[in-house]
Order: sequence, then structure tokens, then C-alpha cells
Amino acid sequence: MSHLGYAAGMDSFQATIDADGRIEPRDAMPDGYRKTLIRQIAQHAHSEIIGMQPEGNWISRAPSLRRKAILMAKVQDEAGHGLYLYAAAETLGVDRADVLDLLHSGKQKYSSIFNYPTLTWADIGAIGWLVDGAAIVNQVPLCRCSYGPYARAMVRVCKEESFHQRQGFEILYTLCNGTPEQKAMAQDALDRWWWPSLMMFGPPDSASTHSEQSMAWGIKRHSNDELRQRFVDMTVPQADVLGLRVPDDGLSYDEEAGHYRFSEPDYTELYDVVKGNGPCNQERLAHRVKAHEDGAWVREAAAAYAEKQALKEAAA
Ligand code: FAQ
Repeated sequence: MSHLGYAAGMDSFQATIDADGRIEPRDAMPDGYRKTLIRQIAQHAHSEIIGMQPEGNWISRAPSLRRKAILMAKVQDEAGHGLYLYAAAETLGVDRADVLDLLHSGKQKYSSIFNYPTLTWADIGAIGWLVDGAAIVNQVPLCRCSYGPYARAMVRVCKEESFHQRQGFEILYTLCNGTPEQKAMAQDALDRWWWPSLMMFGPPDSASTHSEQSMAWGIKRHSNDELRQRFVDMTVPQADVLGLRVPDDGLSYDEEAGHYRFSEPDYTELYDVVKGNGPCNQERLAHRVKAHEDGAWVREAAAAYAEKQALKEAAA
């Protein structure tokens, strides 16, 4: 592209961003915008597919046929979210196989939350309620992301996450209205998942490297701390309905501000987990790599079939 053509493309990009319009795959965009989106969408896609593991762990141990069917559907939904997101990343010019290689070699990240173990059935409730709940708070604004394919993928993802959140809450509601042992199991799950869920929103604003630029580009609409606050405000009253105690001695309601005040999560834990030192990082990545290798024959067969069909069509 000529220098003039490039400048005109950047002007039109900025005009679209200023008018709160959508950037589409063939539109001109700055390299940094493309790179940021590839990083975020790929990390998001990886999170969806690695996120199948903690819950997949309980499919064979679900307490009833009904719970098993619901959990299988939920885990399949997460695979679907991964597919929409990899497809959205491909519109930016990357290849899905290359992006997966980056995940498998540990060069691209996935959400810290999926490096924690699911020790009891109540953890499946806690993941739906808290992890999908946090995902919704983070992702509803992404439906207005300036990049069209990502924004459109998020609409359906959010509808499904919202169903997931309710099924998680319902699991915990049932446990909380069951035996004292079941209620204790629910409390224990909340105790273990609360802080990691707050960390899903990323580092505090003061340490977030990408937020300012991503917000200027209309990729992110709110900062990490704003979304974390929104999540706490939404979730604490739900814990009250369950009769569970949020494990934060610093939690209080600020009437004047209309917000809950809460303690700062231990961000050294977040950085440590992101670096690969969480309780399940190695296991989750190894499982993912093995699943990919075991599935190689399916990809080869699909590619051979597609090639045959293309030859047939060309001959016809
Ligand atoms: N984990 O400058 P910022 C789900 C990294 S989906 C790991 O603030 P940014 C559904 C960040 O990449 C959950 N890394 O970054 C489900 C950056 O590193 P880099 C996933 C994290 O991008 C439910 C560095 O720290 N959701 O749960 C984390 O502006 C149940 C500096 O941070 C998404 O991906 C973290 N928690 O904001 C599935 C949503 N936080 O790349 C199965 C889309 C930060 O420079 C079961 N993503 N980092 O080396 C986003 O909204 C953003 O990317 C944030 C981070 C908010 C995650």
C-alpha cells in the first residue's frame, strides 16, 4: 500500500473508532490493534478449551443423570465458544494451527482460573456461579468491542454463559438447602474459588499494561478494576441468598457509594499462576497437548476428505 493509501486507511480507522463503529476484517487497522486483538482473542479461545478440563473431570461423577446431561452440555458449549473465538482470530490473518502451537508451547496464555483443581461436586457449582459469572461481567461489554467478528461472537457466548451461571447457582442452592455436610461443601468451594475468581479480571489498573490503549481503541470498554467491582456488587447479594459467607473480612457495604468495599486480592498469586506455577498448570497443558496429538488422525482425515471433495467439484 502506498504511503498515502496507508494514511487514508488509518484516518478511516480512527474515524470509525471515534464514531463508535465496527472495524471489519478487510478494513485498514494499525498493527498494534491487530496484535492486541490476536493476543486477547487467542487467549480467550485457549481459556474456553482448557476451561473444559476442570469440569470435564466431574462428568463421570455427577450425582445424577440429570446433572450429568447438563454438565456435558455445558462443557460442549465451552468447546463451541473456543471454535467461534478461533474463527474470529483467523479473520485477523492468523492460522488456528499456529495459534494452538503457541498455546501448546506455553508461549500464549490462558486464564489463570483454569489452573485450580475441582476437588468436590460443589466446585462445579462454584465454577458456574463464580467463573461463568465473572466471564459474563467481563464479556457483556465485549459485545460492544470495536472489532466486529469478536463482538458478534460474544453475543451468543454471553447468552450461553448466562445459562451456565444459573446452573452453577442452582447446584449450590440445592447443596445449601441440603444436609449440613452439603452446605459445608458449598462454603468450602466458595472459600477456594472466591479469590481466584476476582483475579480473573487481571492485574489492578495500576499494573495493567494494555488497558489504556485497549480502551482507547474500543476493544475493552471498562478497566479491570471497574469490572472486578461490578462482579463483587453482583455476587455478594447472591452469596447472601445462598446463606454462604464470602471469605473476606474486609467486605462491607458502602451505602453512600452504593458499592461493596472489598480487600485487595493477593496479586502475587495471580502472577505466579500466569507464569506457570499454579496448582494444575502442568497437568492442564499436558492433557491439552495429548488430546491434540490423539486427535491428529481426525484432522488428517478431515483434510483428506476436503481435498477429495474439492477435486470432485473441480472435475464436475
Ligand atoms: N489470566 O494489561 P492486562 C471463561 C495477562 S473465559 C492469565 O490487564 P488485558 C469462560 C494479560 O494477558 C475466561 N493472564 O491485559 C469459561 C497480559 O499479559 P501479556 C477468559 C492474565 O489483556 C467459564 C498481562 O496479564 N476470558 O472463563 C490474566 O488488557 C467456565 C497484563 O494484563 C477472557 O479471556 C488472567 N486472569 O486484560 C470457560 C476475556 N489477566 O499478554 C470454561 C477476554 C491478565 O501482555 C468454564 N480477555 N493477564 O503477556 C480480557 O478481557 C482481557 O484480556 C483480560 C486482561 C481482562 C483477561
